[in-house]
Amino acid sequence: FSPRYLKDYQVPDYKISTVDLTIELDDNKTIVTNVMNVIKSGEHQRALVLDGEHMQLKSVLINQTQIDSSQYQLSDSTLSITNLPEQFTLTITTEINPVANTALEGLYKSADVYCTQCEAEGFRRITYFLDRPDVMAVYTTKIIADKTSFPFLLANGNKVEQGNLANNLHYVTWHDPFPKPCYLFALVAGNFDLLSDTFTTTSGREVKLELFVDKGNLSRGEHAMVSLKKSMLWDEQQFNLEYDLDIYMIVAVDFFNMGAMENKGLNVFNSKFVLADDLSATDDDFFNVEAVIAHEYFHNWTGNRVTCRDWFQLSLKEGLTVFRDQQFSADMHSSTVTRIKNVKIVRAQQFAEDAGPMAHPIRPEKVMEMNNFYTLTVYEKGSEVIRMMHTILGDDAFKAGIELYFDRHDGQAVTCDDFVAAMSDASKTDLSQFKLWYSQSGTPELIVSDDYNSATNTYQLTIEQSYPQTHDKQEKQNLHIPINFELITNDNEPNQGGLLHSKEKTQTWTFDNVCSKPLPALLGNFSAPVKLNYHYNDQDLNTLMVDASDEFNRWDAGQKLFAGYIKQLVNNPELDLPLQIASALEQVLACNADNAFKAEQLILPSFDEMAAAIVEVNPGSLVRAITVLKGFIAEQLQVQFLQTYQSLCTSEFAKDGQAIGNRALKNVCLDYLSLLDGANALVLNQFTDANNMTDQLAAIKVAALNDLACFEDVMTEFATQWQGNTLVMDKWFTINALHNNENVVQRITGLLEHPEFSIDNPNRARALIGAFAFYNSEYFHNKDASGYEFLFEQLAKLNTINPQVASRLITPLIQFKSFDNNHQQLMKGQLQKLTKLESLSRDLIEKLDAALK
Ligand code: B3K
Ligand code: ZN
Repeated sequence: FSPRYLKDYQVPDYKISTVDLTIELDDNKTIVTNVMNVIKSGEHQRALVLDGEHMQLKSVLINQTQIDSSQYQLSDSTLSITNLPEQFTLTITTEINPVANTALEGLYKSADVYCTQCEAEGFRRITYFLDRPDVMAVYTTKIIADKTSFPFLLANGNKVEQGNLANNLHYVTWHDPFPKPCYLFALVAGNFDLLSDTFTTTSGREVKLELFVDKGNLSRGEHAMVSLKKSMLWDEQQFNLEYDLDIYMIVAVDFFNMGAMENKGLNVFNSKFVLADDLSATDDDFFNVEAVIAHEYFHNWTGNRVTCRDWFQLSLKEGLTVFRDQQFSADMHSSTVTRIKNVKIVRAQQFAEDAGPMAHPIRPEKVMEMNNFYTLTVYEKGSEVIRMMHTILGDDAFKAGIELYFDRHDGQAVTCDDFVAAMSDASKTDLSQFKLWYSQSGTPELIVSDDYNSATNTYQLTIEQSYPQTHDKQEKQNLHIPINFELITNDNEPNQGGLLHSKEKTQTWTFDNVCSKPLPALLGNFSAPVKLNYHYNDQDLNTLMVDASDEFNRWDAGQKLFAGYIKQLVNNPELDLPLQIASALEQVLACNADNAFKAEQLILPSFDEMAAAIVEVNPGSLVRAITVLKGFIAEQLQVQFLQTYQSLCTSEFAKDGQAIGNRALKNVCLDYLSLLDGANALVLNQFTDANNMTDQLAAIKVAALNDLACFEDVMTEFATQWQGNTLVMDKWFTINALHNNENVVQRITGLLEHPEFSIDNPNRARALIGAFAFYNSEYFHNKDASGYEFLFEQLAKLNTINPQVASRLITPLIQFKSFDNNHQQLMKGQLQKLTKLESLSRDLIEKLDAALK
């Protein structure tokens, strides 16, 4: 397997203008007939080299005449044909085996449903094709299957024909008038319950909305449908973007490698991001369903109408669409709390990725397996880069830029440079230095110092950009970094504030008329994805927590306060903690902010976030440091936590923002109280009384994290209550994996044999194996290496079953550099063992090479 490079991009030698597919579905022998109109690009004699994998070639016809194997060349991954005319009809017939397809790429069977996943390069498992996003064609798809088992036959576009055939077969033909790359092709066949609705667009067109779910699940699809309509309206109101086809379909399936897929007019979703009802879904689940529905819908413009020229440009559609879905969520809910949730992911996970062996720019330059680049960097940091443009240009100019981007590029496959050019032209802003964010990896650090002169009332702020060496050994240049700032003073003058543009290695700003020494509040709303280094003392942080006008900064000051003590506790667990910490939080509890925000202010930084901020940490010491701080806060504020907790226990269930915020705060209180005497009774009580999944899950989670006496009982009861409900049982498997007990590896090893466990199902594998490796920090990093060994064994199996899932779950092992040398050696030992596996997938090879080089 060799890597591909962005710099080697060349336009395709051939164009394919139309694709006519006939797909005769069968479990093991599905026959695909693909009739293409092919046109040579320019004059040349080069061969047509089509991609194709994991299928059997049956026949090749050129202009309806069969050619024999002397006229083409077949390899494991290509079909090459030479001596071709300027334009011709190419007919290729292949046979594929959907049931054997456990990689869940191309055409596969999920339970009783046939479905497809083509992004990034899965279409080549369905038929021979130029499987690259800059080849755009108009598709017509005829599906043939048994009428009883598969009453619904779906593909992209509009339904144009249907009918019955002999042997109880039927067919449906779909036509998608919008030229598209093959990664947006989709087909689904199955027996579903159908939730139907309509949406009238701003120009008055009625669009049919259809949501397909497993039989018996209709009511659990309603939230997704409401979310879809909200998304459609929001995109019209915010960006003037209207839906284009007459029908929009969403299908929920149980076997899916990621969250969902934006196939034109026919989204395929992991059922986790569709199905939700009051009893079985948490408040977070409801939030996530809405966000993913929105994300895929927004792709119809940012991704489908304008797509990527090549896969290195992935952030063109993903970064932009994540930014759009984050803005949507912020508009639908509390914007600060939404922003905090986004930032936590960037800091805890994206920063770690950028500091690890797979560090890459948001526009990668070198790729071996494209599926490895659907990363936090491309998505989340990509979204931060778009957000910085929004901050620099302002909302109006940003929207003008988006409009120009569509004017110029609708119907095209383009690059990140094209996007930035539209932004720059529409706003008449020079973004040439800013563009370095697309090519530079690593998390910048801002080193800030200041000086106040009381004689002249001037204040100087100096910011230096600093760059860590990244694994790709890239030379770093200074970036254009937008920094929201506010100078907090305790005189009666209004605070100065605004936006600083850091562009040089070191830059100093001077502020006049500053009547007393100010405290700088920097990076308001997290205006750039960077680390900030300024020596705030506890008093400063207390001030920021109360006086910063930016709510994000108020939250962040608390996080900095906690982080400082966690760092000290890592080296000195006996450290005397000051009562100030507790009094700061007492103020938080007592003030009249909204409860969702308060809950965020009370949550300590996570293990991952701290690990990303400390050099070569001992994982056990870090876990204990966090626990000590948490225990201290719990003891100091026991009375307040209990009072707040009790005041928020209600027997009525509601789902409005306030009720959600109340539950969040209540469960944060429970989390603290669960460290104290009396925890068992409290938790058991909440479990028994719970009338919703948020409360029920919170109870079993703290029972697991504190290994409470009630743990086994509540887990058994939960499993009895929810057996057969796949999505809820995923939660149950996860809680098992989080058990804070030295026998946890034995427990989860046993669960691999549980009748409801199946490693073939990605949600299940992630729920049990993933949750353990990502979130049971104590026992995953156990010094006897049993946690690492467990992950090794599962990865060895997943490598052949489903390389994409394996490649996700290897993440905690390849990020060994954050930990002390002993742990590094143990982790590397497992990686070495993986390299010796037979038939190692390209996905794992790429990551192992990077980690061990
Ligand atoms: N575009 C898909 C992700 C495809 C991942 C392929 N391994 C979902 C999304 O980002 O909307
Ligand atoms: Zn996306």
